[in-house]
Amino acid sequence: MITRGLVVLLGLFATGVAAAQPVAPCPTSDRSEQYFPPGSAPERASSGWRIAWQLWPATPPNGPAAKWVIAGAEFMTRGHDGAPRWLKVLDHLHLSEMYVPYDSGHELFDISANNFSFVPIAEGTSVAAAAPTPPCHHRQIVLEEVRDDDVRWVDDRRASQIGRGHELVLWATLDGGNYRYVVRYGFADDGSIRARVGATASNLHHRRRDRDPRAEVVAEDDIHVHMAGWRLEMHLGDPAANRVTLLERRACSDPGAACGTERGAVLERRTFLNEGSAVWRPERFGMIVIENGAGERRPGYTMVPRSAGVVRSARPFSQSDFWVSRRDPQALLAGCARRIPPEWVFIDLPTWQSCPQTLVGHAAVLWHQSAAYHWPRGEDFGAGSDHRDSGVATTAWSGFDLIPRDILPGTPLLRR
Ligand SMILES: [Cu+2]
Repeated sequence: MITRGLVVLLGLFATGVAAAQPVAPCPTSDRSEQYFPPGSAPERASSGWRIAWQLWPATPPNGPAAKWVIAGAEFMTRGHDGAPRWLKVLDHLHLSEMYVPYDSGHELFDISANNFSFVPIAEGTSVAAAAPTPPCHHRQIVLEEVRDDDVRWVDDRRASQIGRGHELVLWATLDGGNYRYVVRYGFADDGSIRARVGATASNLHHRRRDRDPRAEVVAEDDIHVHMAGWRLEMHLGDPAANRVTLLERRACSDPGAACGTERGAVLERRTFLNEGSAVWRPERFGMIVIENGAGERRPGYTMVPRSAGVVRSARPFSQSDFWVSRRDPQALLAGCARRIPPEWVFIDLPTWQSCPQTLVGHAAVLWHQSAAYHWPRGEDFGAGSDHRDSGVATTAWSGFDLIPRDILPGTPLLRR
C-alpha cells in the first residue's frame, strides 16, 4: 500500500513528456543548500537558501507521531552594492497536528493521537527529469528538488520581458494509517516560503454515492476535512524584538471601520501585545505580518493562508485560525497557576492560553490552521468500484505562504 501510494504521488511531478530518472542520494544529510539561478556558484548567485532540518522520532516528548522539523532557514540576497546579505528567516517550522473531523461526527487526530512515522520512498521510484537540477533524497525520506516556479513578473517597460522563478522544494511523507500526508516546503528565489500538506492514499470508508442528485443536503459518512495545525518561529534578526500583527482590509461601508465615507477601504492593524488568537476573515484578506525593527521600512514576512476554508467544530482549538504564544512557556509558571501542557501540541493551545502573558520583549510562536474539505469522488477509487482499497485519493492541499516584505533591495530577478 505504501509503495503504490508513493508511486502515484510521485507521478504528480511528471509532466507526461519528460523522461523519468531515478532519485539519487543527496550529497549531504539533514541540510540543503541551493543558489539561484539553479546550479549557479554562490559567488555568482543572485539569491540562495541554506536550510537545516531534523527528523524527530515517534517517541515522547516529541510524539506520539514523528515530526519533520525545519530547524533553520537562511536567505541570501544581494544589496545595492552587490555584496551578499544573509538573513536567518526561520528558527523552526513543523506540522503539529492533522485533525480529521468527518461529517458523520467521527474524529481523528493523526499526529497527537497516533505514533505514525515518515515513510521512505519506494525502491526504484523515479520522478520527472524536467527539473533544472536532479532530484535527490535524504535518508530515503526527505526529497529535494528544484523546480520551475512560474512567471514571477512581466515587465511592461521592457517589451513585456518575463522573469521566471525557481524554488527549492523539500518534501516528506507521513504515514497516516490508511492515509499518507505529503508535507512540503518550498523555498523560492524571491525569498518566499510555501508550506503545504497534501492528503492522499486510501479513503477510510467505501464510497457513499449521492443518493439523490436533486437533494439539497448531502449527508454521507465519508465526507471529511483535513485540518493541518502548523507551528512556526520566525527569526528576522532578534526574535524577541519581532512584532506579530493581524492585518485586515476593512471596507469603509463595513460598520465599525475607522474611515470616512469618501474612502473605499483602510488596512487595519492589530498587534499582539499579549498571547492570543484571531479568526481568518477572507472577506477582509486577513493575514499576519511578523516585523522586526521600528523604522519606516521594517523587514518582515507576511503569512497568507492558502486554504479553501476553515474548521469550526466543538473543539476549542478550531475556533481560531491564528494563535500567537510565547516561546518560553516554562517562564510563565510564575504568577500563573494554570497547567502548562506539552509545548508542541496544537490542540492544547486554548488551555495553554487561558492565562495570556505579554509578548513584549519575548520571542513568539505563531500557529495556524489550514484545511481542505474532501468530498470523495469516483477518481478516488478504482474503475467501477466503490471499495476503499480499489484506488487512491488524489492529493488535496492546504497550507500558507510566507512572503518577504522589505527584505530584498528591489524586484527579484529584475535587471535595469
Ligand atoms: Cu481525505
